Amino acid sequence: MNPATQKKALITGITGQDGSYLAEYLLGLGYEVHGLVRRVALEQPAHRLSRLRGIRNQIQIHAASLESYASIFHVLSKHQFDECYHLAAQSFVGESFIDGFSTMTANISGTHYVLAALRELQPSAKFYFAGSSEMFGNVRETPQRESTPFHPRSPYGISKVAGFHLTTNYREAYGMFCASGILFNHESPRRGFEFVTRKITEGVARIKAGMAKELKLGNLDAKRDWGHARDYVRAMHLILQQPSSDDYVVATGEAHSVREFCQLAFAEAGLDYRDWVKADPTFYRPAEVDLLLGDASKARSVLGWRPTTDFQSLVKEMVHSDLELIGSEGSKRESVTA
Ligand code: G4F
Repeated sequence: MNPATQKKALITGITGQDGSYLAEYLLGLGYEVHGLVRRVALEQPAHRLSRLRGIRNQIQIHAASLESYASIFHVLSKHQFDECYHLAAQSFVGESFIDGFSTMTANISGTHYVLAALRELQPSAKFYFAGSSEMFGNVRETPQRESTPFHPRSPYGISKVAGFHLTTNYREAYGMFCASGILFNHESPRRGFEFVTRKITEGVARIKAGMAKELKLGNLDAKRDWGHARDYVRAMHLILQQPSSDDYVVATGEAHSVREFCQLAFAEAGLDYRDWVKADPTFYRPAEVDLLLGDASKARSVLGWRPTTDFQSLVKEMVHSDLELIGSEGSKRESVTA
């Protein structure tokens, strides 16, 4: 790759599900990929950088924290980037009800710090904000599209609405290329154990291996539009390749309930979910988002983006990955109670 023409990308949240898929995707396109990682993660690389295992030697990692403007400013003062994908966040909705203050600080101030440092040091870099379908919350219409009003139902959702508006404001006020993807739920075998899909697939694997006798879940009737994270990082990249910055809903256009996810996941391992899943009010949220279903027509027509993995294949991939993992790891890890 010619260093003069090679594009450079910075990914905040590179150690997460989306960050790791995006890094792999950009490397495949010939990018020089850099990531911001909290110092605490660098001290526990085997655990915290595990998703980057296969590409660790091909990416450049910089220590920085979303809580520190100075640390972000420092990295941006040393390296010039063509594109900045801001994925880092406290992304677990349930946790945001427990500690709304931390969620707000990380997600709102963190986004503001990245935008402000970019404006100061490299205003021509293209900025991607990880918006969320949680911004629609108590939905005003179904399916949800770019024009659907926001009505967030959690501190997490509120923080994402603020980040979305900050991104738009930097676009309008300073003429920077600042775009948001409004991504609906996207999952994979790399999903964190606190999210319901991974909690279910790991639960299936533990039950199958005789390591657990039940799986406790909250609201089985909530419906989500679940896609594969690998597909969604392609959309992030496409959003920054457009001639001007804009916002896009990224979704499959199909909604399924948590119950349906359970049904398929347990069946994949030859089990009936009704024998194993127990309702536990601990996992109910103070304010629930009952249904999210996205209309990605704009992403389809403008970006040429389409998902390639359907719901059934996603569930299957996640279950088989966890069956394999639990089989090889045995009882090393404690059961997760997210
Ligand atoms: O998997 P979840 O925790 O994801 P949620 O809240 O939809 O948020 C995810 O998607 C958003 C995009 O829309 C992202 F912005 C966000 O960062 C995150 O990635 O919960 C999904 C549904 C909820 O309705 C929840 O109440 O599953 C329900 N649920 C039922 N039992 C449970 C459980 N969720 C979790 N985490 N754990 C349970 O035991």
